[in-house]
This record gives sequence, C-alpha cells and structure tokens, in this order.
Amino acid sequence: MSEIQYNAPDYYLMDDLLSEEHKLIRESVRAWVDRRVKPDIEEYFEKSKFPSHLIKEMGENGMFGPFIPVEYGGAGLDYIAYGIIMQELERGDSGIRSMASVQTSLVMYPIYAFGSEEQKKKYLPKLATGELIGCFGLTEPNHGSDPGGMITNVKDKGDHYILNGAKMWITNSTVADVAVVWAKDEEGIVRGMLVEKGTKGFTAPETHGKLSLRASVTGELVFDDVIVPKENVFPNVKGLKGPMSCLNSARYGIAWGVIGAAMDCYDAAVRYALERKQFGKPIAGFQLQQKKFAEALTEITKAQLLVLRLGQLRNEGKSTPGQISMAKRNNVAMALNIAREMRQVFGAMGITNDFPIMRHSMNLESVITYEGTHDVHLLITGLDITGIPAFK
Ligand code: TGC
Ligand code: FAD
Repeated sequence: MSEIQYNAPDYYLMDDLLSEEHKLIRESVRAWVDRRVKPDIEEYFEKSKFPSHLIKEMGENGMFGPFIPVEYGGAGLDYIAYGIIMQELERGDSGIRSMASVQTSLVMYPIYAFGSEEQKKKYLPKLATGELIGCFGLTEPNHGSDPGGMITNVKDKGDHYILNGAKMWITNSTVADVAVVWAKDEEGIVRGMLVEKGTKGFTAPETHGKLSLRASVTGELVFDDVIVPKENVFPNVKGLKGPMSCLNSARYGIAWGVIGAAMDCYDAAVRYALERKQFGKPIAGFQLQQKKFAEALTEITKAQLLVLRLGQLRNEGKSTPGQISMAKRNNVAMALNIAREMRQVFGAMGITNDFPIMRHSMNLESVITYEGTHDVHLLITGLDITGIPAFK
C-alpha cells in the first residue's frame, strides 16, 4: 500500500476556503513528507532517533518560522499557512512536527516578539534556515502543569546573571545550539533568556526509554552557575505571560498538526478495509466498520472547521488563549481516538510498523500531555466560562 495513494479527507470542501498560496504550500509540504519522511520514519522511530539530516531541508523549504517577517528570515505568511504546514508534517510524524513547532513557536516567536533587535538579527535568520537549532525550557522536574512554581532562578551580578536550576522533558535539548530558558529573578518574576550550547556549567543530558515520540530528541537542561550576559535576556517581557504567549502559538499549531495524523490513520484504514476480505466480502462493507469511518470523518471535519476559524481569528489578532485551548484539547483527543479506532480496522496487521497507525497512536500520547495536558485545557475552558480558576 503506497503512501502516494494518500487521499486527504475534505468532506466539507474546505479547499474552497483556502487561498491558492495555501494550497501550493500544502502540496509542496505534502510531497516533501511523502518523499523524505514517509519512506524511513518507522526506522527512526524504532531506533529512537530524530532524522537530523532533514533539518536543513526543512529550513530550505520554509518550514521554520513561516509567519516571521521576511526581514528576519521568515516567510511572512499567515497563521493558516503555518497550520497547514504543521498538519502536513504531522501526517509524517508528530516528532517531525514537534521539531518545527519548537523551532517556530517556542524559539523564533519569543525572540521575534520579546527580543532586542540584536537578538533578532543574530538568531532568527539562522534558525529559519536550520543552521541553528533551538529548544524551549519551561517544564521542571517538580513543575509541569504549574510552571509558575518554577525554581530555576537568576541572580543579578551587574553586567550578567548567574543561572541555576534544571528543566526536564525538553524537545531538541541535546541537539540545540540555543535554549530559550525561563527562570525567576530575585523578585520572583519570570524572565526569558537565551543560553548557548557550550556555555560553562550548562549541560543537556538525553532522556531515554520513551515509548512515544521516539523520532524526536527529548532531554534535560541543567544549569550550574551559568553566566548569562544581560544582552541575552529578553528585554520586552516579564512574567509568566512570556512563556504562555509562546504556548498559544505552539498549541495553535498542534491543533492543526494532529489533524494530519488523524487523516493519515483514517485514509490508510479506509483503503485497507476496501481491500481486506473476510466472510467473502471487503470488511469495508460491514456496518461496524462503516460506523468507525463515518464517525472518524465527522470528527476530522469538525476539527478542520475549528482550526480554520481559529486561524482566521489568529490572523485578525482576535484569537483568545481559551479558544486555542479548546482546539488543542478537542483535536488531540479526536486524533488519538481515531488512531485507536482505525488500528482495530487492521486487525493484527494494525500492531505492525507496516502501517503508520500504532506510531501515530503512541506519538499522540505525548501530544495529549505536552503543551498543557488534556485536563489542564479543560480547566482553562472552565475558567473562561465561570471566571473561577480551578487549578489551585
Ligand atoms: P495564571 O495566574 O492564570 O497566569 C499567570 C500569568 O500568565 C498569563 N497567562 C497567559 N498569557 C498569555 N497566554 C496564555 N495562554 C496565558 N495563560 C496565563 C496570565 O494572564 C497571568 O499574567 P499576569 O500579567 O496577570 O501575571 O497562571 P497559573 O499559575 O494559575 O497557571 C495557569 C495554567 C495552569 C493555565 C498554565 O500555567 C498552564 O497552561 N499550564 C500548562 C503548562 C504547559 O502547557 N506547559 C507546556 C511546556 S512547553 C511544552 O510542552 C513544549 S512541547 C514541545 C513539542 O511540541 O515538542
Ligand atoms: P503533571 O503536571 O505532574 O500532571 C500529572 C497529571 O495531573 C496530569 O494528568 C495533569 O492533567 C494532572 N493535573 C495537574 N494539575 C492539575 C490540576 N490543577 N487539576 C487537575 N489535574 C491536574 N516542556 C517544555 O518546557 N519544553 C519542551 O520542549 C517540552 N517537550 C516535551 C516533550 C515530550 C515528549 C513530553 C512528554 C513533554 C514535554 N514537555 C516540554 C513537558 C510537558 O509540557 C509537560 O509534561 C506537561 O506540561 C505536563 O507536566 P507533567 O508531565 O509534569 O505532569
């Protein structure tokens, strides 16, 4: 069953709502994923390695920082284009999309939104091409859903800060040339800063044993009396709203991305069911299989509508964190449920790596946890409805 047969579901003719540029971008990323990701992603997943030879190509193909202005190396595209790129990359693998999400929304975005002109000029063009790789350190061993409790801290020493602490579960940690790190200053205010690889006292050990997002690098960031020059600190943001604003961008991209994983599972399962015969006829002809497909297509279609409207709102500067949480939560759960349901369509074949389903399913267990867990996003919607925070 060749991937070139891929038939992307578009039941409500969403294509009619996209611009020619959006469609061109989609076709180009889709073709790149077919050519460069699909053929050997199972191997990388099995070996638990990120296919790092793809990074420069991703840069050359405009997959990093698409919404960053051209003067800083981005493509100056809108948020729908960014979403479409994430959708197509995640059809390949959530780990590939994660690489692009982190580079774009968690590294380039904060440098662009909060950085000095010098920081923007120094880092953004090289991050856009993939010459530099970035990572984002917010989560700590004892502070995941509650990043405001972080203990990583900086002490003011005049022309520099001294940084101490540790971050955990950090995508790209071991391969990153530059880390965006969030730490509290002596007044307990969260500050963002850039820490370069090789800085004395900074180490980034890899995390092993993941059964999910295996084709993605995950590790720690450990800071032991690290000197951070004051020019490396973001001048234009203070407080938790700094990292949270980056998460708005990344969560938005995930809401699009997971649709790609869901569409891949759905499409592969429909084709398999039309070919596989039991009791003398294709299993696609049985009502119970049709129920799975009808429900999956309904959920994919609803998810597509949700992110397209969210993209329009984001383009107009009107999307709220609550709307983004709703889309991230709904769409990741949708994709995970579809992966689980579609796997059953394959019977025993569904547990093998001849098909992408188990890999997507295992990956989505990370996606439903990172960038705010399923339950945390529900509480964000609850707060929007009632005005009462139920986190604490
Ligand atoms: P709370 O008191 O509500 O807020 C503190 C300050 O932050 C502001 N804020 C936001 N600003 C912009 N956008 C948002 N989404 C914001 N959410 C909060 C808020 O206005 C306030 O500002 P100010 O100026 O008044 O001080 O904060 P809280 O401590 O009660 O926590 C709230 C909670 C639980 C919603 C939040 O912290 C949360 O979302 N927790 C989940 C943590 C999370 O998502 N971590 C993600 C780590 S990065 C990651 O997972 C990358 S995966 C990478 C990959 O793709 O591979
Ligand atoms: P906890 O916060 O300990 O949560 C455990 C459980 O308790 C969850 O079910 C949660 O929903 C629930 N819970 C917590 N608080 C509440 C509450 N108030 N009410 C009800 N239930 C609650 N972080 C980064 O900073 N950068 C990265 O690049 C990054 N990459 C990641 C890559 C991977 C593969 C993974 C798995 C994680 C990554 N993370 C990253 C970390 C991720 O953001 C956290 O794992 C996530 O925010 C949850 O934190 P936690 O794992 O500490 O879980």
